Amino acid sequence: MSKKRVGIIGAGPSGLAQLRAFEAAKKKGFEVPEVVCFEKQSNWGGMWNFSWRTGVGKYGEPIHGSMYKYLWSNGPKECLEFSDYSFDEHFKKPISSYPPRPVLFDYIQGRIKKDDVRAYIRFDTTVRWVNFNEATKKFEVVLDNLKDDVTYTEEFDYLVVASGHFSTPNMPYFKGIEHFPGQVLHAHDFRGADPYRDQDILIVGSSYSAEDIGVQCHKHGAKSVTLSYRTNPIGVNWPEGISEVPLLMRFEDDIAHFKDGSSKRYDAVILCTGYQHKFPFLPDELRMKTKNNLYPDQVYKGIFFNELPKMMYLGMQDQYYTFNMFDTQAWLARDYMMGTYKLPTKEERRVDMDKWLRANQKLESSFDHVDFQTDYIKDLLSLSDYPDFNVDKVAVMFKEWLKDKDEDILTYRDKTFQSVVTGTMAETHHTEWMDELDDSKERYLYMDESNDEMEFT
Ligand code: FAD
Ligand code: NA7
Repeated sequence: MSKKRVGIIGAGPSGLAQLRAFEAAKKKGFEVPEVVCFEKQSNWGGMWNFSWRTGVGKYGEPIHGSMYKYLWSNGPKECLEFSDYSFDEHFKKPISSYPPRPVLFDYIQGRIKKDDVRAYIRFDTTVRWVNFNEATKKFEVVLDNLKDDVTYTEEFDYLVVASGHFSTPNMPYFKGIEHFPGQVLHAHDFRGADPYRDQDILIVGSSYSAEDIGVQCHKHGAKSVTLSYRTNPIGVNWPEGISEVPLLMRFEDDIAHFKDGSSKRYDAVILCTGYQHKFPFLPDELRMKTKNNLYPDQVYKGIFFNELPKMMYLGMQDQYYTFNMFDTQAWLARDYMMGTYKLPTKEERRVDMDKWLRANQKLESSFDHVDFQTDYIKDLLSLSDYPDFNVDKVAVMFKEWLKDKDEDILTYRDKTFQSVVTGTMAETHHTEWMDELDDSKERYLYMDESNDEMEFT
């Protein structure tokens, strides 16, 4: 009998988790299906693979990346550590709790390079369309080889959608914005704060992107940063130079008017108004339709598309947990595809999903959100052999992180946490975050502590 075929869409952290999960089974002596991963970019890493480009890439595909320069982890690394590949194993020494993007990218790659999985990934290949053939019970996947400009179709028994959901901007309209004389962009196209030095910046939104881009612009020399919220303010202790106001109502040239009657002139507007779950390669009957939230409907255990569980989604939730959550999902998806995890009936799955959806609706505070996703991870951990880790302790760290941000948004990244995988206490970084303008891996890792000179090895 020919081997079952698994198609994975995307080689970001979620898709790579799926590849790793199969490799882990293979190493334990199990026979695994034939796995092919499709990645439209030329390299793996998803969001962590920084691109200077905006708009479209060299083959005319929409740019996936929303990542920007000077991005430092927005949560403690101890909350996302792979439990089968620790930071100690990768870096061979303790590092700080909030590394910059290149360092986290290095860590993600370290684990995957240990396995010989690059050969399973077809880079520069966009998944253009998917059809489920009811007669053959197979997915027919239409693929574009971007480099050679060739379109072809392949069949798969299972399909894993790991294409991310922080890539297609949600772009609301504000009256008069078409006459604003300065730059207007969405966070998706923000590539770093350098252009905004000495400028008055308006940021719309009150979630992670608004907070982080606002603070980065402040750190890198913006004259002032105003954050405008629709529902709730971020509400931390803002330093001088950053302020929060209610919703933007309209523009009059370069003057923005807000709901509380206040107004101010700006040089640039950055819309940090979130993203759409967008799957242009999926037909209606296979497509998840959701807003960004902790428990999207339609997927059992947050993974299996209830109408057709051979179709799986990874990483589609709003995220406190990231890399370790993708792993727990990928391990369970793998076990289902290898036949060692049996799904309950469609009706039983619906009952379970409804239970989680009801719980999700009752959440009020950020702490509730952390607890909810913690319970979700625990549930997944109980169903697969992904190496157990102390999720309750991770939840405590998330809560400390939230408190730290409340207390001082400019210094929370100087705090340190203890690994639940190795017990190692993080190092204090050699330079306070507010003074550290260089986010390169070289500077981060190889600073000689005895003097201020860089030590390149
Ligand atoms: P992605 O990383 O988005 O990867 C999806 C992959 O699918 C991409 O490589 C894409 O090219 C590919 N793809 C998409 N469509 C197709 C197609 N049709 N055909 C082929 N390939 C396709 N998380 C943290 O833990 N800490 C942080 O500090 C943090 N900061 C963030 C900052 C920003 C600006 C953003 C946007 C996100 C941040 N995140 C952070 C969350 C981040 O999304 C996750 O860490 C992680 O990258 C999600 O992994 P993923 O594989 O699910 O999706
Ligand atoms: P989020 O977390 O989905 O937040 C979106 C924000 O945008 C949120 O504050 C929304 O306010 C706001 N929003 C959405 N539509 C509007 C309109 N029309 N007007 C004003 N404000 C609006 O997205 P982020 O980009 O912050 O974070 C996504 C990921 O990127 C995350 O993982 C980070 O690590 C990086 P609301 O509260 O709904 O009123």
